[in-house]
Amino acid sequence: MEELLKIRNLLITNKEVAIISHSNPDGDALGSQIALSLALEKLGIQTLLINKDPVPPSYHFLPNSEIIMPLSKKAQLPGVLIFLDCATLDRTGYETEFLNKQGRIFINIDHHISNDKYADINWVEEKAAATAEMIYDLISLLQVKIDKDIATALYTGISTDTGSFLYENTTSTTHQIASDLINKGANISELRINFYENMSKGRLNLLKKGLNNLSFAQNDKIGWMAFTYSELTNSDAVDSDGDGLINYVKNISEVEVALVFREIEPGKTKVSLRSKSWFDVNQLAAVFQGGGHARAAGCVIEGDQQEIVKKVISKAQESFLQGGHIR
Ligand SMILES: [Mn+2]
Repeated sequence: MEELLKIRNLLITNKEVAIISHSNPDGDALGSQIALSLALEKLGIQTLLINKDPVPPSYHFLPNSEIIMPLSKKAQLPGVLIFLDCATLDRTGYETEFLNKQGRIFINIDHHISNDKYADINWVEEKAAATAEMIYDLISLLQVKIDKDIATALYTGISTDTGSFLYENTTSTTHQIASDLINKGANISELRINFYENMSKGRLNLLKKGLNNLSFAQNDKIGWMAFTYSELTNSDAVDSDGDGLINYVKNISEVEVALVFREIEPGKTKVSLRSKSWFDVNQLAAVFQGGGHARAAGCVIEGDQQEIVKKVISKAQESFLQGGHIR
């Protein structure tokens, strides 16, 4: 909490900050970024919103989503950079660009257990269901009134990171915050229609392919889908269309560990990992230099995809025999 106070004190003495989130931004990244920006602007603090990848169409309903831009050589970065929902600097997709700080102050606000505390001020709450929950606390401390737009952005972050308030990270605090956000006008219908009832044809094509090549191991306790680069590029799908497909695997009754392998560039595979009730996927991802949470994690591995699948699945099986913890 001391970190939270430090952040407040630093923010109120600054006239301009940049707010940066992770590559392939999700609802928590975008909701947190937009809510914090709207709140700081109310205090007269200018905000520059930076993300490497574009806002997925399903989040275009979020207020101000159109002002989020990739880092440009021309734009002058302010003296304070706030990183949201990024466990490592690398998650921004801009590690090398940010390595040279040139006297800037870095603030890290995140809820990933794998956070490596890369900033000058590191406020990391592993128990928070979403970074948006932490931003709610920060905005309250800044005594900014939460309006309809801020409420919708925060609610989106919390709802998407908790699988609509169903995942294990959901707490009574999560519901209390959500309740307050609804009272303040959070637009749940817009979120439902744009995010939950908005499947693109590209995503449907990917889902069909994924269901066709579903594989299992360990008495069906491990389930996975794998997509090659050509499958991903020949299905009219955009990057974000692959997000969430993993739930189709995790929802199978026998499955404890679900994985999706996506070859995002030739020779480079992104692995998403989820578990249902006890398996620690953060530790499994860490074996391959990734991380996240116990129930949701990810990593990126280079090499032949079939080899990668073999390696990760065999590590997962090994870990099953050790009770889900890898040493
Ligand atoms: Mn998050």
